[in-house]
Amino acid sequence: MPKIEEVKVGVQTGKTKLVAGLVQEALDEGAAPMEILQAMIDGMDVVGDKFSKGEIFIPEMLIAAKAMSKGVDVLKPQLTEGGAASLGTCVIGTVKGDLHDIGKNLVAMMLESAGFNMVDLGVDVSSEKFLQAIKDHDEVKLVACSSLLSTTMPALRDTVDTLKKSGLDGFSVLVGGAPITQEFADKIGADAYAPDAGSAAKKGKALVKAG
Ligand code: B1M
Repeated sequence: MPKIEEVKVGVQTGKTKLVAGLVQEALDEGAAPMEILQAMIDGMDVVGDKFSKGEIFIPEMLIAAKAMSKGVDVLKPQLTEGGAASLGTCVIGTVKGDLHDIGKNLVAMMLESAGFNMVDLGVDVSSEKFLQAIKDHDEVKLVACSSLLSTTMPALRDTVDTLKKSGLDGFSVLVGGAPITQEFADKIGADAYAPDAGSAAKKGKALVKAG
C-alpha cells in the first residue's frame, strides 16, 4: 500500500500511535504536505460516512480525530512558513454548541503562517466571548469563526450579528466550516467566507490589506 494511503487508513481506523510516524515516512518518501493533509481529511470523510450509516460511534470518531491531530502536528512545520510580516491579531474559535476543532485548528495554523498573531478561543465559544476577546486584545483585525454542524449555523449567525452590532470596529469577520456556503455567509453579513484553511489564510490577508 502506498504510504499516503496508509496515512489515510491510519486516521480512518484511529491508529493514534502510528499516524505521526506514517506521516513522517510519507514526507521522507517525497509526498507533498498538502497531499498528506488531504489524505487525512479524506480519512475523516470516511469516518463521517461510517458514522452516518451507524457503522461506528462517537468514540471511534474521537479516536480518529486524535489520530489526525497527531499527523497534523508532524505536518505543521511543513505547512507553515513563519517570519511573515505581522498583520495584527486574529481571534478564532468554533461557535457555541460546536465541539469540532480540527478544521478550526488548521485554519488557525494557516492564518498564523500568513502573519497573524493568533488568539485561539477553542470550541463552544459564545458570541459574548468573541466580543470580550476583541476588547481584551490589541489590534484585532480579523475574527475567524468556524461552524461544523448544520445545527450550529444559527450560532454562527448570532455571533456575526453580535459582532456587527457591537459598535466595535477595525476588524473583519471571516466564516467557514463544512455546512457553510458563500450564500449563507452573505446572508448573515459576514465579510468573507472560505471553504478551506488555505483559502481562509488568503481571504484573511486580503481583508486586512484592503483595510
Ligand atoms: Co462530528 N459530525 N459530531 N464529531 N464529525 C461531523 C461534522 C458529521 C458531518 C459526521 C456525519 O454525520 N457524517 C456530522 C454533522 C452533520 C451535520 O451537521 N449535518 C457530525 C455530527 C452529527 C456530530 C454529533 C452531533 C454526533 C452526535 O453526538 N450524535 C456530535 C456533535 C458534538 C458537538 O459538536 N456538539 C459530533 C461529535 C464529534 C466528535 C467530538 C466525536 C469528533 C470531533 C473531535 C474534534 O474535532 N476534536 C467528530 C468528528 C471527528 C467528525 C468528523 C468525522 C470529522 C470532522 C473533521 O475533523 N474533519 C465529521 C465528518 C467529516 O468531516 N467528514 C463529523 C476534518 C476537518 C479538516 O474538516 O472540520 O470540515 P472540517 O474543516 C475544513 C473546512 O470545513 C474548513 O477548513 C477545513 C479544511 O481545510 N473550515 C473553515 C473549517 N473551519 C473554517 C473556518 C474558516 C474557513 C474554513 O474561516 C473562519
